[in-house]
Amino acid sequence: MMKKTLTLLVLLCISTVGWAQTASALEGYGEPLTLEQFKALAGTGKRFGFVATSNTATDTQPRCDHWMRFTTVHNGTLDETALFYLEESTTEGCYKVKRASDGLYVSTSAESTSFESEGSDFRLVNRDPNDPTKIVTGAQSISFEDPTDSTLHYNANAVKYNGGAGSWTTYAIYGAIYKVTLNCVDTNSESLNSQTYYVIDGTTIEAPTIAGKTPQGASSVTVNGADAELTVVYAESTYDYSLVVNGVVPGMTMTIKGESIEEGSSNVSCSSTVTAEDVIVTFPDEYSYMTYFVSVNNSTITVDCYDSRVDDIFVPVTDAYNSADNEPAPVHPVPSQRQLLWQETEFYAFFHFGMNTFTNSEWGNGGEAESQFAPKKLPNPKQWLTAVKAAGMKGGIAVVKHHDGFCLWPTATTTHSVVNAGNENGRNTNIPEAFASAARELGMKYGFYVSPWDLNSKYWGDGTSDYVNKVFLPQCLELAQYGSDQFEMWFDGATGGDHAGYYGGANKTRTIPNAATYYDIPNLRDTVHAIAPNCVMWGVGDEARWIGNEAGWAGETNWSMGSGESGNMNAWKWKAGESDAKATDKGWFWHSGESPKTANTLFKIYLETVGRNATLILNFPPDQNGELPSADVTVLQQLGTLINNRLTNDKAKTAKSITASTTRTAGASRNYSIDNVTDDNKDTYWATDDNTLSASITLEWDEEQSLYYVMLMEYIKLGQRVKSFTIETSLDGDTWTKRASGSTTTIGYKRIVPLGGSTSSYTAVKAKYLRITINDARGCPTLHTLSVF
Ligand code: FUL
Repeated sequence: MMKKTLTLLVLLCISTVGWAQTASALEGYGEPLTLEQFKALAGTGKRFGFVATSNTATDTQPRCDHWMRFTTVHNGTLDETALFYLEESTTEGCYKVKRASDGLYVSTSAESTSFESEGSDFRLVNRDPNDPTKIVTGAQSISFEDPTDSTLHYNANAVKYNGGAGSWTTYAIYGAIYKVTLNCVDTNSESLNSQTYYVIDGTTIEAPTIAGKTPQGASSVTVNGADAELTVVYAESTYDYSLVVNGVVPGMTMTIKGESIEEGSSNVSCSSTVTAEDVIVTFPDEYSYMTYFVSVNNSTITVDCYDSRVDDIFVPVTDAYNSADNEPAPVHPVPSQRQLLWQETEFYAFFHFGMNTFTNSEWGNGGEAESQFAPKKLPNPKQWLTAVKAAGMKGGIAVVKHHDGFCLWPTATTTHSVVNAGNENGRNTNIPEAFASAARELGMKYGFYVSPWDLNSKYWGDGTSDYVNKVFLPQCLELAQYGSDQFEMWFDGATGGDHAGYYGGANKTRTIPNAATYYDIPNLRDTVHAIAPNCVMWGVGDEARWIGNEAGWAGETNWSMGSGESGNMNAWKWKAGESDAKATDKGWFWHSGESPKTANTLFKIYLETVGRNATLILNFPPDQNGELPSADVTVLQQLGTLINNRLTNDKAKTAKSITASTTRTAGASRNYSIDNVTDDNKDTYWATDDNTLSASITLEWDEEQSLYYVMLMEYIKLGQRVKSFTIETSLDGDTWTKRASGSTTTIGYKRIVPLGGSTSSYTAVKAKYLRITINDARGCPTLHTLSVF
């Protein structure tokens, strides 16, 4: 059956259900807020904003394919419609804006602000409207015009940009709740900016004239709610500091070269050279989550404070600044914490069970009588999960509603559910509840497959938003409430436009124009995340991608960005691949007379998915007893034994030596030693210095070894980097033989390379030495694990 991959059109249609849920459940860490919440937070030091990334030197637009959002002020006070979402734009850059509070407003482009490039970096530039050749210095602002009222302008102010690594640039635009700007002006310098016009909240202000003093222009303009102010520095015969502190974190202190700086102080003595290290900011304990960074640029010292708990939508801009630990800058895009946790699940099961199990079909049409669902025993998810655990799986996803719309839990959204099943076992079935509780008991991860396409619902594809508001979003919410610890929700892309459905008795073919818009995906995603924060929304949810086939293989080249079997190194978004494959020979659902594939075949699938930077979701269909058939249970045990025998005895740990041709300079409390790749600690890693994109690692054993596989894992928290590598073996340390067809491409989260060159055979290579050479990478390579089996 064709799977349709859905593209995400980022569009916001706040549904009552989703919005209320989102707004009330969150505190503002990258999630929408109500105006009241915003006002409350405005005094506490939270940061608001969005991050946009760009990956080519000529692309001066912020990223459009993220659901970006920021909070804004209007004329110095919080506007009643202060919540905005930047939506994807096709023709006018990214400056389309929607007003969350009252639906859908789309603005024109930003007024006097644009993204401009400087070498390979970009920044948000605010130009003097009276003289566009002049850039307004100090804090920058971005303005949006309300199309319904041209007198309204909205500003989100302050921008920092950094170089990132490789060709990527990260922008962070802040609401600037806390911003400290300190200008140190050398009034004797001829090179000072002589501009005297500033813009505050859309109004041009001329610097005041003071007799005998010349405005020097190295000033700060800070638009920040009620704190909007202008500071101009005048000529003096000494260096001057003038300090503007807005909305300072209560109790925060700042020193420069040991000298304490008071809020609002001026004429602070200073020496001619101040570096970022000279500026120390401290926060009281209750604000220990606040982080700051200092940048010194000519005569301006800028201290930005932000809430370090923000780590998802907001990428901390400090990432690419010098760290005491000398950590490499991330190569964007990078996975969110939620995506990282999901990737670590690696290998998990799919359980297709439902109406089709009893009708011998793969796709029902939605008109099946509920009474046909009549399991011979009470379905037993604990038996399913116990069986797959034996194969080394870390979790499972249960289908709780397939395209036929029959719900395997007592839902309030439709009568087409277990509530009206044909027998007692059916009526007592509640798969999400039993599955979640079994998973917790077994220490496994769990999630649900809920089909967006619903052939039973009279609302589906009826040209209104009723299906989403009355059925789909509420169903997802009901499911989310079966456990906040879900790791994945599976949204299939099939919409079967060519497939006649029941649709409440309409019995016809229906289609929808755009799945992401129709299902209100951004809102759905936020709604589910509010309840289940680590739940990755697969497929149409846009946080993990379909690998492009249902045959159980990923490309040998497999980037965690882009689409399909190989991904795309240059794609903007982190969307790692998941491979969904059938372990049995008939279908996704159970059919009489079916058999499982052999353990060897499943092991090959494992190598070609988990071993190629994808996750593997392997389907085992429960039968009409609500159990996995015994043949499946047996093969799962055999598979577990194979994986255990072949991939657990790590010979990298028994090597006489492991050496790297080059290693990154250690930082204050972190080193990048090659020993980190064998220490079983996923948080330590080997890396090279910046700009060193190739390196080799050599292992030597006392005795000749029989080697089968090399396993490599990049430290993907900092992005997927390696573009190509070579594996060689040697018996004497002089003559080397290339293995695995000579050259290999990506690594990513995990790569398992069979030294014999084939995933189908278990062939040993004799060696006393093994050398892995990274030939090229998108930034300095990082590896946290190297194993040899
Ligand atoms: C497909 C569906 O149409 C199949 O029925 C199955 O659920 C599979 C995993 O995804 O797109």
